[in-house]
Amino acid sequence: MTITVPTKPFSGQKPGTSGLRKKVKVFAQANYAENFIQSVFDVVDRAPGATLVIGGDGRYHNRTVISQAIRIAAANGYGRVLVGRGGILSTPAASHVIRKYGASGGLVLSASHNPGGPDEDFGIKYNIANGGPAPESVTEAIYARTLTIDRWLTVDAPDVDIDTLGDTPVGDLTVSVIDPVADYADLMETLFDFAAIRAAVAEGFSATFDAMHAVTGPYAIEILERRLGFLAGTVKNGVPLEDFGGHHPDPNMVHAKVLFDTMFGPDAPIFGAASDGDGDRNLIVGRGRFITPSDSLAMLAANAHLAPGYAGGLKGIARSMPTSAAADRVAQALGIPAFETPTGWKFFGNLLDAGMATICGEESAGTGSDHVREKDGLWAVLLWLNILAVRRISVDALAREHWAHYGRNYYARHDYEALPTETADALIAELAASMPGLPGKAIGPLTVAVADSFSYHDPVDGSTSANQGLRVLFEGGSRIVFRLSGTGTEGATLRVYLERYEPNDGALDEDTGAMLGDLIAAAETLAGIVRHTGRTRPSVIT
Ligand code: VG1
Ligand code: CO
Repeated sequence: MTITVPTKPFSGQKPGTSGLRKKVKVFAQANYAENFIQSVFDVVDRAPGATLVIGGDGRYHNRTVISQAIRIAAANGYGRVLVGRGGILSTPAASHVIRKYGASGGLVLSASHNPGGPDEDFGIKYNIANGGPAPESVTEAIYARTLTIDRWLTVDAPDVDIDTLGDTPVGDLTVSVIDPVADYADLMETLFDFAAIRAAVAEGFSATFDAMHAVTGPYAIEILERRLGFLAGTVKNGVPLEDFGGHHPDPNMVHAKVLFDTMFGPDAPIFGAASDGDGDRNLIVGRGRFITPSDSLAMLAANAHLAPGYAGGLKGIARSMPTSAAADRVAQALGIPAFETPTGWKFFGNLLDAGMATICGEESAGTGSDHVREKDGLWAVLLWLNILAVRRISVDALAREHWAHYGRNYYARHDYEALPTETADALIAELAASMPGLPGKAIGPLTVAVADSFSYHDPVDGSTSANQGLRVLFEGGSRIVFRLSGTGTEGATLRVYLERYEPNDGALDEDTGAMLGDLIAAAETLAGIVRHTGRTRPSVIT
């Protein structure tokens, strides 16, 4: 009963930083999603009768692709598909389900922080048996297959009711619709001191969590309101919507403005947080104090031993290259290794599997640990809550204490979105060509120490990933990193990462923009952003 459908390759089905992301209209073309899914099944490791997890962030087109994927899986010899009820599984929950049920892998249907809806974005990512994003060797094999594919396989079967828990046969395959929240919430209870958080809540610890009408709503309501006792209504925008209510589900100062206004307003609760489309990012804002993701990584690492899951200490800390070096100082103080990887969670998988790192993070609001193989938004929120509940300290006080001990890495990222691809490529090419001549050069008050293109050598599998961003390091520890986004669907996005270190006896409570002024000017001198793009200011500052 297998049906073979002839097809032709599509160009451009190359997974980026985190899977294949395109407009819904691209994915909705006949054979487009089918070709990609079949290419995945053609190349990945799986035994006959293997289990596949399928989950998504609930965005527009999710259900259509789930139905397609179930039939293609049935025709390709999978034995079981686990799918979250309603087609919902947050990215970290999908990672956990893959690991817990011994699946050979999973399809994570999401374009994460990108907007959703008929005219917006969709995405498909493949995760391997360890629960993490497929490494480059696998994504390259998938891409190569998409260029030669000439057929995809399916079965003639009706759509499965994915809104009701239970098992349904599809050909020789069993589709099990599972509770998307329960397994994940149980895992969180094993890692964190829920009793301590509940006790603090009973004494008036207040919080607000913006789920941005994305996937974390049901998870946050179950964990924060039901299991931890935060007031009903603590979770805002808790119902996942196909278009995220028309907003970008990107937890930053622009798209989570309401949260920021609340946390800097007169009636701010003690703690504020948000997550993104697929639940793997986190934004942390205390009453009157925003914590940059790079600082959050460092502060969580420094205090993680207060949570039961990390009471035995950390084996190592890993961060993506553009993430500030704040976490490195904590690693040094703890006497554990610090790793610097390219952007994208897939590069942490080997370090986590090998037991070389316990906590990982990216400047893009991603933090996580070896409990799964994805970054995990609610995990970071719960670790913060656990630390604050045990220490009875405010976010602001904890941040000040941290800086007074380790010094402060002032940090910002400037994004120039939707640039013409040729413009962005020309800017990067010119900058790359200038790199050899930069060391020793003075730019305003700054002197270049090192300028290079970041190349990563994976210490576990020995692979090399080159051209992962242009770095200009200045004497004194400041730096600027330039790279192009690998998750956008419209033109190119230039990201400029700015970092300045102030030692613990320096100016620790200044305005970030003012502290980075010389670096912002240097970025313009180095890259000619206005000259190339005509843009006089970034689209988004985070
Ligand atoms: C961005 C971030 C990166 C993150 C990736 C996926 O990639 O910079 O740190 O891992 O998004 O996050 P890029 O290539 O656009 O800079 V998610 O939450 O969209 O899966
Ligand atoms: Co995400």
